[in-house]
Amino acid sequence: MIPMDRCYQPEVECAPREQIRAWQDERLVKQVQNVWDNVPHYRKKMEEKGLTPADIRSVDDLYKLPFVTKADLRDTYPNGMAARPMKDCVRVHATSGTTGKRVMGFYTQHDMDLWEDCVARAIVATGADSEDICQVGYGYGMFTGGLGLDGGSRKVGCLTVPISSGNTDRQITFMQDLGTTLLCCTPSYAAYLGESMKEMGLTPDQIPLKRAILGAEAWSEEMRRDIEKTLGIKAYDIYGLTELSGPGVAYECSAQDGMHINEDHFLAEIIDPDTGEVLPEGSKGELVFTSLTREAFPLLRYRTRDICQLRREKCSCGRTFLKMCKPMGRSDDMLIIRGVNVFPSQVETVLLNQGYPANYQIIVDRVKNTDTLDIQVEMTPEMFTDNLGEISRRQKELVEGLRSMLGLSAKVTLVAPKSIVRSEGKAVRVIDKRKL
Ligand code: DLL
Repeated sequence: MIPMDRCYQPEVECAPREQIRAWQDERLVKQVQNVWDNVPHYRKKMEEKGLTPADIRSVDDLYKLPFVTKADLRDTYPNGMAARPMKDCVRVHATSGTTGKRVMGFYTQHDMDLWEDCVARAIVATGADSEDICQVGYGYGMFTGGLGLDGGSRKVGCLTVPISSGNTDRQITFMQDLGTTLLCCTPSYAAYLGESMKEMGLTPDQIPLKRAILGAEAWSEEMRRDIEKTLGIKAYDIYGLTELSGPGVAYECSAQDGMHINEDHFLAEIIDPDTGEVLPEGSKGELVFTSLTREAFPLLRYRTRDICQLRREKCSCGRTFLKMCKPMGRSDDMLIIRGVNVFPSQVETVLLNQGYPANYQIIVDRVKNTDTLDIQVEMTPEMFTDNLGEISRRQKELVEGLRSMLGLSAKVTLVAPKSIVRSEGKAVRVIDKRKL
């Protein structure tokens, strides 16, 4: 098939399925041996299941292997799951650890190279090339977003602007002065940049931007439409996690309909988060990844906690890689409120459908043994009014919308534009005050 999209590595991204499967079989066998030889913690887990590397002969045997969870990473913190000595590594990244569960990932030069290739694939899939000027507004440092996109951008040959996150005025000035065409940052920050530009009186045609690569947090289709409209661009999703190198595990193509998983490097499964049972393709469940090619930090069957669905279908872009949908939330982000499962993404969908910006905060508390759900929602400047009747009508409308989406009653408070604190990185959407 002649690819419709330009690809960074077309021979891999559009490879026949049998070829992809052959790479996976071969790489899995090699990776299991690597882990057996070099990661005592995982070897012990295999031994406990009565397994040796000889039991894993192809992807069909994957299900036999034990899972790796955040608990394994915690127990072996910082580098007990590393399969190479630190002297052979050239880079370490880490999660922020704000929830007290910091995770570190290590890279050899070979790992860096493959990671940057994955990100380069994501950049080229948006239609960008070496003529593009790529402004990386993800945080640089221990977070994988900044340096990950930076590495991919340089591989593609873009002029890379390593501006990092924050300082909105400076972001806009650089964008205008350099003629930035590709923006990489979190979706919530892209929305904020759009809002700030509007306030400065800038219209989309006065900004050179053409496209954005947004990820690192959940964002809805409604939010995509908003960002595309305010910035006058096409916005593409990118997925990844620190444990598996960072951004670039999966990426969106011109179809903007699900993310292609870089299957030559990452093997995906969907499991039932409660039982660990592998679910049939197309089912909704927890996403599990096996890293096939990483040398220094090769996780086998890593439970991401992201709730997702996989789709195997012919894509109009010509790529043959399996697709994952937008993660629908994390199993550990899921709030249980009065016994009902609530994902922040459901709340967001209701707000955006009713014309509100994605600036909100969900505050959960427990009063007299009953959970309370309080949602603060920002009004747009156009909605802003001191007419209390109008505010009350709008609040009621939102309460109704939320009740039909969640099956739960919530208290909604409309607040003035810009009163909810903006984040330069991942947005803080939930404050759970319950002591559970
Ligand atoms: O967020 C890596 C990254 C950087 C991805 C830049 C994309 C762009 P962590 O900080 O380890 O790594 O967080 C990983 O973020 O398990 C998901 O829950 C969430 N996440 C990442 N990308 C997406 C996305 C980076 N596109 C965790 N949509 C993951 C929804 C995402 N959630």
